[in-house]
This record gives sequence, C-alpha cells and structure tokens, in this order.
Amino acid sequence: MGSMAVMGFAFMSCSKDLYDENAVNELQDATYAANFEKRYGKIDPNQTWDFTTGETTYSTVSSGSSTRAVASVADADFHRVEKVMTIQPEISAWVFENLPKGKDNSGKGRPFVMGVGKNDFTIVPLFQGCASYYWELWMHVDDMANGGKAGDMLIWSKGEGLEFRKSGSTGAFAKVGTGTNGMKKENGPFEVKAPSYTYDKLPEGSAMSFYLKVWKDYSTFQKYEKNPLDVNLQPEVTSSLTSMMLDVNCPIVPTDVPADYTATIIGCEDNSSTNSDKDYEDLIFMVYGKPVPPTQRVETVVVEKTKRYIMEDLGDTDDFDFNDVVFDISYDRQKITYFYDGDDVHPSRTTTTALNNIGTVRAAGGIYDFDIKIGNTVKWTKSSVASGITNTYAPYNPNYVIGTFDATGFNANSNNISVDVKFEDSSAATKKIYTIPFPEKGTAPKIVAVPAGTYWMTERTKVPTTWFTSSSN
Ligand SMILES: [Ca+2]
Ligand SMILES: [Ca+2]
Ligand SMILES: [Ca+2]
Repeated sequence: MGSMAVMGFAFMSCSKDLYDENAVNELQDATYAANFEKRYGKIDPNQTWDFTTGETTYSTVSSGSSTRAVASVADADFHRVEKVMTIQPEISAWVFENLPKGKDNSGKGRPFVMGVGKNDFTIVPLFQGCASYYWELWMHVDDMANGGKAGDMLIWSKGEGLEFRKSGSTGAFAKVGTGTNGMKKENGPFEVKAPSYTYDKLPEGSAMSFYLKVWKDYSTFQKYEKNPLDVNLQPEVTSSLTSMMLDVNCPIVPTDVPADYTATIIGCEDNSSTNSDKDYEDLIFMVYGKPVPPTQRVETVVVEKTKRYIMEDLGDTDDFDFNDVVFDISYDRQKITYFYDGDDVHPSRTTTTALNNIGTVRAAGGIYDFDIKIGNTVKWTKSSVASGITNTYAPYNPNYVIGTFDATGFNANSNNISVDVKFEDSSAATKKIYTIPFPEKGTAPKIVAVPAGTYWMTERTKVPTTWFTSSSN
C-alpha cells in the first residue's frame, strides 16, 4: 500500500508543469482579489474571515430502541398550513394566575422533548408577555439515526399575526407587536386571535425540541438580518432541552381545538442569563394533535459547536455567491446522559461522553468536482454522490444533506480545512486541481466561516456588501 501511494504521487508530480500551474494560480488570485475589492471595498490588513462565536447548540439522541421512518426532514417535504384561531380569555386568565410575571415559576414544569407522532400536529402562540427582547420560535427535529440529518424550522416570530382585546369588549383587536405591548394582567384577561401552524409528514418517532432565538430588541434583529456575520448581533438561544421552556400542565384547552384533539401548553423564558426572572410567561404556546405527542423528560443531550464554511470556487471570478461549496463542521461534541431519580435529575450520576466531529455538506453551487480536506486528508468528494449544481437555486432547502463525513482532525482555532477544486482543462482533457485554503487575514477570501444556520446565497446572487464590511451597523 505504502509504496503504491508514493509511486502515485511521483507520477502526478512528473506529469504536470508545476511552474506554469503556480503562475496561473497566482494570476487568478490577483484577478480575484482585484474583483473582490471592487465589489466589497479595500480589505483591512487585520480583517479575519472566521465570523463564528463558538456558540453551543443542543440536540437529543434517541434511545435507539425504536425503528423510525427512513425519510429525513430534508426529504420529507413537510407541509405547513396556516390558519387563524380564536383563544378564549380563560387562557390568559390562567396564565396571569399560575405564571405570574416576574415570579420564579421554574418549579411548575420540567424540561422536555416531544416525539413526532403519527398524525399532524399544530403549533399556536397563545399569550405574549411584556418582555423587551425580540425572538423567533424555532423547532428542531432530530433524525439522529442518520447522523446529521436534523432539521430546524422557524415556526413564528414575536407578535406575528397575534391580536388581542379585553374580554367582553366589542372593539377592534389590537396587534400585540414586537416590543413590550404584550398582555398585562391589569388590562386583561384577553380574547386572542392567533395564527396556527399545522405540520405533517415530519419523520415519525423523531425527537422534537423547541427553542427561541433571542435578540436584544427588534432593531437589533433588523441589524442582524442585514449582517448576520456581525459577531455582536448573534442571537442567544433558549431551548426546551436546557430548561428554558416548561410543559406548564395547563388544564384548560382552547375551545378552537377540534374535538378528539389534545393540547400541551408550554411556557418560555427568553432570558437565559443569571439575572433571568424565570417567570416563563414571555411566550406561551400550544401544541395540539390527535393526540398531541406527549412531552418526555430529556435523557440524553448532544452538546456541540458548529461552523459553516461557505466558498467561492473561482469558476467565475466576479460571481461572489459563496455557495459553490457549503458545509458544516460540528466539533467539541459531547453526549450528556442524565440519570433520573423519580422525576428529578441526579446530577452526580450524569455522564459525559466525547463524540467524533461530524462534517455535513449542504450545498454545491458550482459545476466542478471538489474534495473537502482536513489537514492533508481528503474527507469527502463531491463526485462520490453528486454532480453539477445542487441545492442553491431558490428556494433551496437549508436542512438538505448532500453527504456527511467524519471530521476527525478538525481544529476549530486554525480552521485547518481546504477544498481542492478540480477544474476541467478543455485543452488537455485533464483536471487541474486548485487548492483553496482557509484565507490568511487581510487577503481576499474564497472561504469564510459563518455561524451555523447562516443562510447562503441563491445561485449567482452576490453575498451582500454588509456581510464583509465591518462598519455595517
Ligand atoms: Ca421572563
Ligand atoms: Ca460562485
Ligand atoms: Ca454558485
């Protein structure tokens, strides 16, 4: 084996004119840098290209005992149906009574996941408190049997379509809005009009958890939307896996829930810092189904950090869609197993196991074949599973998995990844390999690292100027 590899390398070296190839590469680099500066402005010599903050994410692993549907979230083509529901004032009255604002209500529920049931289920925001933070409600669906094929879906944004009026009033409904004009005890109770979101075709048996992405306020969110790479604007995440949401055991079911359906009502705390009031009434939402998937205590959690690499392959030097290769690397991965004593977690018996790094390829918006490398090791080759442009035409699927790879050897500090792009050489009928490393500071980047979940551009849409211009806010 060893001698074969050496011979192969020697043959490759002799068959190419290295001097010419380097000259061509340098010319391409210079052209690229000039075009990049024309589009994005002069590059600060201290500009670095890793925009991640090392934020930790949480997911569950299944016990592995149940068989599950083969379809992943990415392939499921799930349905989402929206409809307005009317929520009777007994619900907000119950919240005012049982989850008083500003009181520590953390003892009233338990951390949870849900298992995706056989039938569809519906999610409805019922109550919005008066918190100043702005947030989005997201759902995470695992399919851990297939590695990284989990999916995250935005359910609802603060205030969206939510209206209220005082019980007994015949006046117009008012919008709840994105700020602090939520439901106050002294003005209530309230009749509420709420959007509802019905999902089906999600993979039955998969674990489902919920979380809020939290920004300081709506204007911070708007700046983040303009520049999701600004490290000062990254959202905080509060999850049902980390005790930031509670199954509040509300005995009242909204009258608009169809007969034969059951409902679970969940209280959310939007402040995960040590000064949190833990009142869990910043958002109250309901999940109902026939029957609703029961909440289950959390037995195992996977804790990890993820970087997303987006890349420009130089196929067209003023294109800058940075979607020619999009892949994620999850690192610092650990599995935490909780031991329960009755309903309570037994902290001294909690165990932690290290897990391998995982790479997940999301999109390939270029025509060329490529290898993804960590250090000098090829970890994944596009032509092994795909060809041509994959998952970059609008609307692309942000949860799509082209392939996964073992990312052992990854170093998050040095970003020791590179991509070998295999250009077709029409004159010689051979492939030229062009290695794209993670960029040095102050140079025109062909790869940048962005927070997990950052969207990528659709085909031939340039990355916005705000992304690479530090004075964006
Ligand atoms: Ca709160
Ligand atoms: Ca491109
Ligand atoms: Ca492209």
